[in-house]
Amino acid sequence: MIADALTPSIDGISSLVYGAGTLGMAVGIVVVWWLLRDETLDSDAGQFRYLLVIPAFATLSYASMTLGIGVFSVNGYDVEGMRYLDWLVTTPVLVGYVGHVVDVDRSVVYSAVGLDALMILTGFVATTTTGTVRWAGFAVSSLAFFLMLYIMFVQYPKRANTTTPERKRLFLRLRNQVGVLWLLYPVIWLASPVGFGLVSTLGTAMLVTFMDVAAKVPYTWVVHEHRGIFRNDRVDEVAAGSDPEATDATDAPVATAD
Ligand code: RET
Repeated sequence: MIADALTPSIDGISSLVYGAGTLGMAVGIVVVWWLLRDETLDSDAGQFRYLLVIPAFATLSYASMTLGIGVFSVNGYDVEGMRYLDWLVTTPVLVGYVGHVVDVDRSVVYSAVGLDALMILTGFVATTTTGTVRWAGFAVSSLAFFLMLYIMFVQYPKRANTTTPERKRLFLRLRNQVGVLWLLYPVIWLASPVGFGLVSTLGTAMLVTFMDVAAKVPYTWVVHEHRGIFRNDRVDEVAAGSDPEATDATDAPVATAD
């Protein structure tokens, strides 16, 4: 049968796509590894260990998808279980780290992280069910997503405790990247076979792989570009807002993270 003859080759192509994704994610490991190995940087201030989770977990998950591990069939669709596990583990770190950069109050960061996890879990429910439950899952997931964005765009700046211009710059780069890129995920979901079927399974695999690499690797790179704010000899934490003289000249003006 033609379909049978084609199936292995489509699987082969999606394995190639996921293989490319694995390599892309591995670049992120190298970037964070540089940060961890740089002795001029204060790893505690930078919390690079948490940052490493992002590309490391994604590399494992993409390697699994390349090998066809974790894929299961529900209601006639192939669902990549490892993708949702990866999102559940790594997206809270992406969201939490944005808050860490300007030292946002813990309770606010936890609300954003909780909404993010809710978004992924209910998104998984939407993907693996049918009818009303599917669309209820999609609606709850989207609501959690927009509430999370509200917290990141409105509450994070208000509840930031370390708002030197350099930290503010890194914060804005990371947060805006999340705000713009992530909006495409629900759109891709709606276009995929699980939604309205405008894009094939292979097309969806390609789009999501591209998005995942774009959401993770440049994020680590942006932190690397701004690594100077985590230098050992910096005293940003103490200086912010209270004693501008304690920082060097470039830090002197006190700013908010709005
Ligand atoms: C789903 C479908 C249900 C509605 C919404 C979704 C949003 C998913 C998002 C995922 C972000 C993933 C990232 C991965 C990085 O590797 C679950 C697709 C709102 C925003 C950034």
